[in-house]
Amino acid sequence: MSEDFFSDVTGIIPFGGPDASDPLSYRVYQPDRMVLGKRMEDHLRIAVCLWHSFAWPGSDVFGVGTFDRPWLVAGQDPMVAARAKLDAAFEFLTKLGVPFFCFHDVDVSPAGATFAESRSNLDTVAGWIAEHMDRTGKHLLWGTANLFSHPRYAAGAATNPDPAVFAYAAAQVKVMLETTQRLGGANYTLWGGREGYETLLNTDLAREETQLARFLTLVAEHKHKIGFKGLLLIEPKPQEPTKHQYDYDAATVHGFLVRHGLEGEYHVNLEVNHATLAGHSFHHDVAYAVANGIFGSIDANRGDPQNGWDTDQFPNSVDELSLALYEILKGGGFTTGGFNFDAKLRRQSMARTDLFHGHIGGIDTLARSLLVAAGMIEHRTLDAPRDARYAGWSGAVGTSILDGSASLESLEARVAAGAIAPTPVSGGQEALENAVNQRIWAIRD
Ligand code: XUL
Ligand code: CO
Repeated sequence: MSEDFFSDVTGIIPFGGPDASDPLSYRVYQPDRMVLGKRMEDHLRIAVCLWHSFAWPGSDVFGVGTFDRPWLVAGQDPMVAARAKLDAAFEFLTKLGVPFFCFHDVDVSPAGATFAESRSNLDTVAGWIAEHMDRTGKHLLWGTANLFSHPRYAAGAATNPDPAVFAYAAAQVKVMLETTQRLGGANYTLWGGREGYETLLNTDLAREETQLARFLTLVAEHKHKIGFKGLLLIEPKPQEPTKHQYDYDAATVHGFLVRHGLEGEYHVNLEVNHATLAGHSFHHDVAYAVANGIFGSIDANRGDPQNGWDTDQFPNSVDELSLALYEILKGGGFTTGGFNFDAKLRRQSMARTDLFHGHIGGIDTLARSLLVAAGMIEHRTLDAPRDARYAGWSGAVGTSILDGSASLESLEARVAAGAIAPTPVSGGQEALENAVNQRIWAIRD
């Protein structure tokens, strides 16, 4: 294997500590550091995504690719280029020192002239991936099928008005789910990129919901049939590419699962910039998913507060991610999920080494957020005031309401007799914000 795509980095990115002067070192991330009794690496379960980082040339709607990526240069034999791309990706994973990666079928495998030819290419490439995994000890966090780029999916995959497109998408997911299983993937993700509508003028909402439910039921059935052990994950996003996407946010996905008897079959893969596009804080979507038992995994990135689209920048806000990590830790941490960097470099960050800078910054941000979240748990920063706030529900009135023994009549009688007389209590928001900041500022190493 060639080892020279990232010659600026000679070994594994080292831990240099908070005052490190070498930008190619971690200031915070130490895989073996124990946090709340567990290694940092096992808490964070970090993954690199192959689409933005290895399959995208830095193009945008106004211009062609700008990135220095020899494996993407046009005119090469597609299978030779695919092999070089994997060599580069596994060299990068090894040097970055993280355990996982994620990919779509089309990120790694060239399309053939027919479905059978594409399937055979993927089969060959999966063999190469397996060899790299054996050699490097890296793992697949999740696989997914790209059901949004090809023109056949312009009007959706499962929600397409043409059942032939549904069938084609089903075939593609079957192959990719089996490929994910073959590679020991920890999860399988479905992002409904074009499962939505551009205009209601030509859209039958009820029919498309039924189609989507059928599709997800077939995928869950096949998972059980082949004995795939990982979680099936749905990735919510409110819009882009379509004007409106059905998997709008965690709460919408949850309602859909409950309506169609799919609760328990699917969890969510939450992406920071998707939650913010839906008008939520990322904290909100994570807290919702944990509270409703559908939390699965995370696509780590950040949006730009001045732009209204999915900028997918590398995360750099400890303030934002500490609260998300707090909810994750409170919920028991990841099981099979992890933090996948669904993040892309800016188009002017053309050098291959920029891939290291983006990931190092994102990983350190997560590591520091983990330390803050652990501090909040150890100090009961939010637990203690929250417990106090709801304490009344353990008392006589609260218990009688929750256990069903109180009725409107009995409550009215007690209120009218003056036995129940509520007094407003401060929510203490500013004090809590200060307490959270205290934990953020308390982390010094
Ligand atoms: C798109 C997005 C996808 C999914 C996988 O916004 O996040 O890359 O993560 O299909
Ligand atoms: Co994503």
